[in-house]
Amino acid sequence: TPMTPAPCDLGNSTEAIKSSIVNHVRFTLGAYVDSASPNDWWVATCLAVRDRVMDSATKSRTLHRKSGVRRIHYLSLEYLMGRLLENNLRNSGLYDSVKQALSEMGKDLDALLQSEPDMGLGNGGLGRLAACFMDSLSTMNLPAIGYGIHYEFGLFRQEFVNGRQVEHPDAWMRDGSPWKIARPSYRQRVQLYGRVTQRFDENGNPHAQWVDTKCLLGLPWDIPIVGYDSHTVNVLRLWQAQADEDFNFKIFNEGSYIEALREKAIAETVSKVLYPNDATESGKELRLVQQYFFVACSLADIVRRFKNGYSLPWSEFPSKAAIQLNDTHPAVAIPELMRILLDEENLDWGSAWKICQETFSYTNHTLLPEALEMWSVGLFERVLPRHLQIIYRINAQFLDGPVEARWPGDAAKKRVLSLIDERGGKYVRMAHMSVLGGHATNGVAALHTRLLCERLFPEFHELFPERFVNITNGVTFRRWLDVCNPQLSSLITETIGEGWKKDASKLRGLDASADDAGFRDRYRAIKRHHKVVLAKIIQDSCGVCVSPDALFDVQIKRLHEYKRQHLNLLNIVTLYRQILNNPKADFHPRVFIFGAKAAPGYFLAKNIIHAINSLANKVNNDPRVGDKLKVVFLPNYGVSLAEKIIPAADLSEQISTAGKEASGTGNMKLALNGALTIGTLDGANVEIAEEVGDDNIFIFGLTVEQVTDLKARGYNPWEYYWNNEALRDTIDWIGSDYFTGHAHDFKPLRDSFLEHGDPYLCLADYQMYVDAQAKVDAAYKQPELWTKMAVLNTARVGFFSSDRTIQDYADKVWKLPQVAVP
Ligand code: DL6
Repeated sequence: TPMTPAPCDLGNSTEAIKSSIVNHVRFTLGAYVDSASPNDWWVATCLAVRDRVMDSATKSRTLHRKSGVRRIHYLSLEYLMGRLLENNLRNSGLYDSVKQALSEMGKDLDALLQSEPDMGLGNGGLGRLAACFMDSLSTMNLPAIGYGIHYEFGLFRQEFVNGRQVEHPDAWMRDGSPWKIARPSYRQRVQLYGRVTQRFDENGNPHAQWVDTKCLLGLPWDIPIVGYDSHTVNVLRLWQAQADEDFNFKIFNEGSYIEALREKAIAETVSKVLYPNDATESGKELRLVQQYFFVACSLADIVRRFKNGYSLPWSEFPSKAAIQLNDTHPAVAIPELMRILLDEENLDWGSAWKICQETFSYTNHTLLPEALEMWSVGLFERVLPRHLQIIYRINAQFLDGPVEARWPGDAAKKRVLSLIDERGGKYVRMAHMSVLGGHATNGVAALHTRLLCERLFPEFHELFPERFVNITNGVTFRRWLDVCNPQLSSLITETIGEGWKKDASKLRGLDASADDAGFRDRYRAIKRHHKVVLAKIIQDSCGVCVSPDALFDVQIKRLHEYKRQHLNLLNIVTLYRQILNNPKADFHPRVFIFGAKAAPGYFLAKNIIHAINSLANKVNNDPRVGDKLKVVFLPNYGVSLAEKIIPAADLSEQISTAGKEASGTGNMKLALNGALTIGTLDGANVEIAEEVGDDNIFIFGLTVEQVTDLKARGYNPWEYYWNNEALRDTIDWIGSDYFTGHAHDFKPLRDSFLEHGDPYLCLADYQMYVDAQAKVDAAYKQPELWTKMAVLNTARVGFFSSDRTIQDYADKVWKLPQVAVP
């Protein structure tokens, strides 16, 4: 074999890092060191880091292949990654040497870190969860590949114009991205549309054949995922849609150059933009095409690896590949794997179905009926005719088999359980297919899983109780503590050692420090430091001056009625009235901080944003209020902004209507950073309360059962309106012209409370919420007590580490071994 020259010095010394960065400035970017732009330095630094992790990525892949272990393939339409450089530096242990190397060259690492655009390829909780999971999988040495779409435009950039949301495209990689690597040799070809005919195999057996299709190409881009203190580097593989060259070439040869390019542009729209709704998006053809495109590319990739890697019968496929469906968005993977096995690999139906069920598992993230994906049969048939045939057969076997056996002759049960909803038009129920086509279905918090079993899928649960598992969500403590709050991270490490970064249950060791006045002082000083930083951000982006000594009350999440930003608004308006009526009231100054994007077509959500901004404008400029109350809505909420807000928060608003929030993960990040929760018994709040203890959280509001009872009795918001003077005054004020000069501006909001039945029960919970807020005020006035409670929150939320969540998936669902990369 020819001699392989040694690679250049990829060591971690300052000198080696300096020379890597300078080499990239000169030879990759073609710039002079003296005149390179800040962006050049950022790119060169990222590439120097990437050079140091790529070898581990190759080693990890090779080891996983050679050892023949099962891998988890995580299929998600969204990954809300945020910035990568700082996370990669901290996880790989390169932070100090890179900072030093840059500083010796006169460059400031912190400035470079802030210049990185967010990789915002997700809407909210579901996409951020996928990003946390990728971090944990690498950290825990689990063999994994994340699959998704290489969107050219991520979630829109939000701006406020006269208090109203305006959306702009997010061209996050207009200048390329140093983290992604094209893998043209693994390009895939995807069919769409067309019709189904028959072919006969060599034994004369008939098989379906999908013909006259349109084709797309999928180009994979790999992003290395660096774990904390581990040599495993898994990849996130994102597919970019391209036109099929053959197809273009034909039109081109027919003399239609412009037409050929038009086709190319149409093909490329498939991965152009992320759909900006976090709950409802079904019905749109492009969305179905996006889903199928990335699923087909990913499955072809997985099948290629299986066929090239091992000479094993198909029955062994599940022993090598587990596939997790992140919600129903990738659920078309079930009929797609069936199609591959039946039509391309000539397996019989029973064997193919068994393989599918052993391979797939499904996570449900929502109980909201409007978020349960359904595709019209007509659309499905046009885009994926063969898949519809397969779905019909799965359905027939299910209804004639297990359903008929359990409920003989019961047509009503069949209607409820069918994969096809026929209550008005015909729709494919993707959630039913996901439960049926896999071996496990999980909810994302204990309460949510219970409601899945009792309310969403009771019949499925009765038929297959062993399939339903709870896996409570978690967040990565590296990004959400170590990276965003290095000061607290150091204090914790100094107090209990470094072990918590890989075993979050060790945070319990801090419990005792809650009673240590010296520790509390330092903890409080760190919180204040972050509040000063956030106050500057607020000043810069909202033009409002806030005091870091005020209570920072934070609600950051997507704007949705069920999350009830408008309940928060009712309380603020009530406080505003109280302050005007009683200027001497003993009320600790408070800053209400919002961050939220509304889906562009969600009219009421946008009205709520406008109302909060208009309220802010009045309150912040009212001399009668002074510093007692400030309201700010930070524009363009996303991962990077969250990293600034969360360490600075005192109070975490988790006030959804009970039964509506599947889990929440912001609640975990905020509690970890010492914000106390004011919340309903919903989602993971229930488990947070169990962990931190009732004395260290402010729980209020109707429970799930009380909500159900109230609705069953007939909820009438007018009763609350007429029986509560403060509430009535508050709503009347919102409905007046006081805030904008136009009484009709917030009519939609007012009507939602009263005329439209207040579907999320804000009025029913209003008084309990106001009372709980008064308790918050009283507690905050006792700084030692408050800090003690905050420390106990940090100490007791170790359960919500995504490492624990991933270990649960690995043990209960994927049966996945750890494989340490040397
Ligand atoms: O599981 C992650 C996250 C949960 O924490 C939130 O409670 C839930 O609302 C969110 N769901 C979505 C969109 N759902 N769908 N489909 O982001 O998932």
